[in-house]
Amino acid sequence: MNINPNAKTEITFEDFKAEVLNDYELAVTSRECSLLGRREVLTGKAKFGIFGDGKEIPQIAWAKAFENGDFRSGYYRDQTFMMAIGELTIEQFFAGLYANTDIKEEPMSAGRQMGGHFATHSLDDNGHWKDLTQQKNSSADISPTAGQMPRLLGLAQASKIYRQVKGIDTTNFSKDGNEIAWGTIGNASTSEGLFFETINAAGVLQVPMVISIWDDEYGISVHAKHQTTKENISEILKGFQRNKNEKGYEIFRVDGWNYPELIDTYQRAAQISRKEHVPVMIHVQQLTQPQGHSTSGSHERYKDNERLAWEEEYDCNAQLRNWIISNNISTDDELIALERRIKKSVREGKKAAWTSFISPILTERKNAIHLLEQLASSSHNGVFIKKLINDLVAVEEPLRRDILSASRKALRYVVSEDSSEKVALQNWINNYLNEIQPKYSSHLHSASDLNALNLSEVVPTYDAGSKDVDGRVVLRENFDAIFSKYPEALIFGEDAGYIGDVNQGLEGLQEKYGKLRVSDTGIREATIVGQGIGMAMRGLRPIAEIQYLDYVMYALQIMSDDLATVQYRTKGRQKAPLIVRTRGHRLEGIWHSGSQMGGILNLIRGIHVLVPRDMTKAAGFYNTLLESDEPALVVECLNGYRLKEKLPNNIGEFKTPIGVVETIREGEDITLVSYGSTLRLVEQAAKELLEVGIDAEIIDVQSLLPFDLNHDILKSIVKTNRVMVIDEDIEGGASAYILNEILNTQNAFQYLDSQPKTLAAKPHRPAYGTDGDYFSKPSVEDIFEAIYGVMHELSPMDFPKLR
Ligand SMILES: Cc1ncc(C[n+]2csc(CCOP(=O)(O)OP(=O)(O)O)c2C)c(N)n1
Ligand SMILES: [Mg+2]
Repeated sequence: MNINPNAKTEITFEDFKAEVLNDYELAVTSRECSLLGRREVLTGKAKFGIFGDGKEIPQIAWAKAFENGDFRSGYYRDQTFMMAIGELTIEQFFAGLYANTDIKEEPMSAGRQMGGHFATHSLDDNGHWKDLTQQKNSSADISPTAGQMPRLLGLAQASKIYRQVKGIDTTNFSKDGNEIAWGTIGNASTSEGLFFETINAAGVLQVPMVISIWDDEYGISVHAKHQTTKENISEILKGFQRNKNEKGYEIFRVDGWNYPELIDTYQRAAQISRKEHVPVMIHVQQLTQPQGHSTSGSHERYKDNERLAWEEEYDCNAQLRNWIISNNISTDDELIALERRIKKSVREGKKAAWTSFISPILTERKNAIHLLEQLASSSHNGVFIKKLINDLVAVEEPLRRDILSASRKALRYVVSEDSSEKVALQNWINNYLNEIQPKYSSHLHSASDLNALNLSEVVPTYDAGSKDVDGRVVLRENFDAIFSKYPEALIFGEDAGYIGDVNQGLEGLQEKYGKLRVSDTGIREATIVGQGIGMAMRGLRPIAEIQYLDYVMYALQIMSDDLATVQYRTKGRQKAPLIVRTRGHRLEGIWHSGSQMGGILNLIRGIHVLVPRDMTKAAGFYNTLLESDEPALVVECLNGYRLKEKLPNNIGEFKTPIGVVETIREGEDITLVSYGSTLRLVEQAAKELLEVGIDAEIIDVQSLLPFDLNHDILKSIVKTNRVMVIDEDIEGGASAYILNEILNTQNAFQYLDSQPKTLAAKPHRPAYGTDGDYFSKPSVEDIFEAIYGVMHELSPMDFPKLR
């Protein structure tokens, strides 16, 4: 047994003892936090608790191998690790439990995530990169099990890019690609597809990723026999083990209570991964859950006495304690004294965290009560207001909800009274809401100066000699300009490398920029996006290509849960400015022509959703996005790559603005709102409508999220007094979203003389072939007749019934 915890340097026995005792102190401190944390939930001070008890010792071993610049992508059991790297104090642990909204007190998420979801700050207060090579980094956790895996792949791949691609400014991000991305996952969560997809991809890519599997045999109440073939994840993944001839993984197995072996294992894992850029898997077995899964239940319900007794004996902290005594590092009495001290300091830390959580709220309550009392004494309904005050005062641990609820209700009692006290309360409520609401709602998007909406349009320019080219050539020329302008930009996806994407928008670029910057990937959409998220979090500018819009579905969960929430869940302390490029809409058949835009729009708030009508617009969006620090999904028109467009002469420079619509045809009678491939049909219908005397105005939305920030659609409706939204999603999908924006955000209803309408596709998936398209999606005739129908309703004499 190697009992030297720090294999890299020679240390004295005294130093060694001190380090071991330090580790024990940390393990017990973390445990004490878990125990007290559970009590705080059960007594009602906190809502929910999920803790790292039973996983302390492997995390301490791991922390010893974790260096500045490294990244973690883990899950809710890792509190001990976070404490060990100096990124989580006792006070901060409890601040998380109480949901303190002050980022200084609760640096993980400013109270937005439940406790146990960890993050470090990659960005300063202005949203600009800090020097990530000088700190220990943790990407922000998410709750969906295995959701941390796709991002882990990208965090690891960034090291490979920084080591091998020349010309990138690595100052804040990497020292020769020596950083490891460390993942953690529970044994049961390895059943998820995302786990297997990531494991395979990391083996293919050969990236410095070390994944620890914390194996406690359970996933909540469900035993390993229902989770994992042979009940053993490292056993079934043996085929990934590298050998002399084939690249793969280095796989370790270690017992989670064996302190010296854990330290040794983590040192060896780090050595291999950091130097050789080889992925490593550490299966940490025989772990326990002393308090069961979470505060929502008790494990006595599903573990038998034998298992419970075993868990007590093999509790990793208890095992370390025994080991310390049997190796004469300390005595039982000394450890008892240490444990007492720890209990006290955790209690004190908890108290301090509670005080800092509750103090501002108590002050806010005091202010509200003062105003309410004044209102009560000046109002005819004073008795009722008094009751509200008494109830509010009686709340022992008030929340902001209690304060606002009482204050807002009080206004109802004085609705027909006029008094300065009423005005004072009204003002206070309005100011309070203005001040407090951002604590819960800010940073859905970047709040930095690099927010995409700060960038203005640069129009494409042409001269007499500008050539007509296929749309895909405009894109290719623009990507070429992007890769030469931004050494940190890279693109990857299925068929994106060697052949230059299925529509040749990247033709020849792999040859020019190398296999790491323009690359083919396996068929694995979720981890293509995850790769992008991880790399973007480390300062690169990835463009993740999903071959068709229909297959975004495979990546939608990770876009929704991870990418869309990065800024929000860290209150602007992390970012992932990833561009997801895809192509979609009208082609042929159920899975090559879908337009599930409504689903996408509803699921990825926090990501810009852009639907350029041609490749020049698309190229302009890429140029805008690369100057910003925000994530976006760009949907190119699948049937537009061979259509002719003029090649601008300011390629790489022109920018399509985000959140700005474009009027592509002016008219007087009705406003037609559409986007993407459907626009060409709408334009055709408008031409034909003119022949019967209907003059339609056409607006290209271009940017679904954000939507028409200047309210230009409203301006058009003020003129035409009629509106129809046309797209190829299903009814109730994106067209309903657009109509909601027009009616509820832009308040256009007051200018409408006809019923606002939507025209969308049939509710089934689009059938194959030209007729399949005609009978599934709005055709030119459908559009013509729908608009004609609106005019018929208005003036049946001028527009007699068609059929
Ligand atoms: C996708 C998803 N499904 C279900 C859950 C609910 N859930 C939370 S933790 C958990 C069990 C995870 O077990 P394991 O991976 O072994 O980790 P452990 O808690 O045992 O450390 C489940 C089912 C979730 N968070 N995400
Ligand atoms: Mg488990």
